[in-house]
Order: sequence, then structure tokens, then C-alpha cells
Amino acid sequence: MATATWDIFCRVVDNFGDVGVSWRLARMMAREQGKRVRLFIDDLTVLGKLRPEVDPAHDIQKLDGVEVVRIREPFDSVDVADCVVETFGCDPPEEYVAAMARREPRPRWINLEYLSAEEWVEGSHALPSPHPRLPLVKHFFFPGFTARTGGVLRERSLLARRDEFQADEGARAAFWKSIVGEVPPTDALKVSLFSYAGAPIESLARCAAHSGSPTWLVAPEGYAATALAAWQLTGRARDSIRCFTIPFLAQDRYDQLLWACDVNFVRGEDSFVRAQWAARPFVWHIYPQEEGAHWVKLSAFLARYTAGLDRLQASAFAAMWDAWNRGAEPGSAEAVKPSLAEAWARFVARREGLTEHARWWSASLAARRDLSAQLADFVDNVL
Ligand code: TRH
Repeated sequence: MATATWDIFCRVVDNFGDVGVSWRLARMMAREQGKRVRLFIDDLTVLGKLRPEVDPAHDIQKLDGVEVVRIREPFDSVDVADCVVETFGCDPPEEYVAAMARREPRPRWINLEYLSAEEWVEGSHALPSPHPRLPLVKHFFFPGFTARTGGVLRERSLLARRDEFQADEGARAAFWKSIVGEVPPTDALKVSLFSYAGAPIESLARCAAHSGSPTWLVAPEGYAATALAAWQLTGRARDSIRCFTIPFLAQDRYDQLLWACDVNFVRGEDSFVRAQWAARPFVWHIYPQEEGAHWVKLSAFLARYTAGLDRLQASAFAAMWDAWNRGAEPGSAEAVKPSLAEAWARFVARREGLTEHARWWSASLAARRDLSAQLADFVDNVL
């Protein structure tokens, strides 16, 4: 039986991604799947960064067809929805889970997992997990890049809006004027920067300055912007390089920045996926995990992504990702400088081919249903 009401739970661990993904899913379930959606979230300030319209002082507010509710402890009892989604294993409040067990009929319960390109994901996708004590079953839903996973989020109108924007010189000029007050020269290489602390931003700026080719480095507020501003103060910038630190953009505007740039440096999960939809070459600063576990995750994606590239393009692409993530490792900045300079030069030299590949990759991902459509189908027609 199809579900009508959906409750989505999100707890902010750190950074923006948990909220970025949860908000995007909630909005799509309301707008595209016709569900009545409540998004329960414990920290509204982070959502307020992505959607400035959100008022962190309000416990309940409506936005884009989604009811945004602050999780308060003790949790006020509410009527349980037909379908409950907890994002990234965030555990809905105990009171709510107890109410789920009392509800007739039992609600569908989904745990939306983190995105990975690793092969094991296919074997874990859609598996059930009975609750140890209560008459409830949770199902794991894994995003991914293959047909045997849940896919990735893609709004219905996204690619048409992207193509329109990328084809419209006036729209792009207006966008640039709105964020930096001027329009980049046509021959400038436009690079967006979004990274974790420690990413070799200064080394990259130095490489770009030495290249002598006109380059714009644009960093929304955050680690990359702080590092870029610090590098600017060293006075090593040259006429050929322009550095812009801009305010954190609303989530939909950030898409436009990715569409307007020639190369995008991204991180985490949501910006990583948005960079793929932007159909431009990108560099992923993966969230560092203990004992270097993140390298396995990074290589798994690189193997899938570079499969369609020729040998030189693939090695240039992989070398740039390696230098960028290795450069972020404590105490490695000096050691990677040479490899970053070489990697950046090889990457930029192959930009045309890498852009063509980025378009192909985006089109091949778009050939499959997006995650929100697959999740709605799974919940309404499989469970
Ligand atoms: O902020 P992140 O590093 O979040 C990550 C992910 O949650 C990841 O799963 C988790 O393991 C890690 O934290 C701990 O990166 P991510 O996922 O790219 O989320 C950033 C969000 O911020 C994304 O929705 C895009 C948005 N954004 C804007 O809206 N405006 C901006 O100016 C920028 C730079 C980003």
C-alpha cells in the first residue's frame, strides 16, 4: 500500500552534509513524490546556512512543502508517519520509536546510509534488520553508482536547469556579478574551492600563479576561503591569478557556482554528487577516516569514474586526487608540493577531455532513476 506521510530524522554530527542530504531528500519527497513530509532536525542553524529562509528560533516551520520540526528532548509525542527515514543511522528519539511499535499498521522504517562506490554496498542494499526488542523491521537503503544500489539524488529539473544556465552567457555573467561583482574574462580558468582543513590550498594557488594562465580561485566561506585569504596576504599573487572569498551560498546557488566553474574542488558527500551533476572536472577531498580507511573509498570511486578515460587522462585525474588528499594529511604539505604542481599541470592540460568525460558520466548516472524515486518505489511497492 502506498504511503502518504513521511517523517525524516536528521541529527547534525559535524559539517553540512547530513543536513544537505536530508533537506534535499525531504524537499524531493514532498515536491516530486507527493508525500506529506516532516523533517525532524536537532540543529536548525546548519539548515539555516543552506536555506537562509529558515528561522532557527522557530520549533516548527514550513518550507518548500516540508514541515521542518526541531527535535526537542524530551521529544513531544506526535502521530507516527506511514514511513520513517533515519539518515545516516541518527536514531529517531526513543519515544518516537516506541510509538512506531504501537502503531497499526506498523510504519515502514528506512535507514539511509552514507554514499560509497565500494562493491560491498550492492550486497548490503535493501537488507532488513529486525529491531532487537520491538516488533519493527528497519531496512538499509544504500546510495550508490550502480543499478544494484539506491542511486543518488537528482531533482527532476536539475539537468535542464544546468544546461540552460551553462548555455546562457547572460545568466552566467549575472551570476558572477552577483557573487564577486564582476565577470571573469573568457580565457580565465574558473575554479571553485570547498575543502576540509589542511587541504593544500596555498600550494594550489602557488601552482596556479606560476602557471601564468589567467585563473580565478573562488572559495565560499570555510577552510578553503581562510587558507586562500592567508595566501593572498603573502603577496605572492600575480596578475594572472584572482582570488575571491565569498559568503557561504544558499544550497541552490551553490549548484550555480559549480555549473559556472571549469573545475570544482568539493568534499564530503552532497557537494561530491552535485559536482558530478555539474558535468565539469572535479577533485574530491574525501572525509578523512581513521587508519586511512577513506583511501579505499576514494579508490573505489576513482576506479569507476576513470574507467571511461584513456590511460593518460585516467592517470592525470587519479594523480590530482591523490596529491590533493595526500596534501591534506598532517605534516605532508611540503612533501606533496612537487607532485601537486605536476598533477595540477597535467590535470589542466587535459581539461577538455576531462570535461567531455564529466558530461558523459553525468549522462550515464542520469540514465538511472534517482535515489528519491527509487526509495519511494521501494517503500510503496516492495516493502
Ligand atoms: O559539509 P560536508 O563535509 O559534510 C560531510 C558529509 O556529511 C559526509 O557524509 C560526512 O561523512 C562528513 O560531513 C562528516 O560536505 P557535503 O556532504 O558536501 O555537504 C556540504 C553541503 O553544503 C552541501 O549540501 C552543499 C552545501 N553548500 C552550500 O549550500 N553552500 C556553499 O557555499 C557550500 C560551499 C556548500
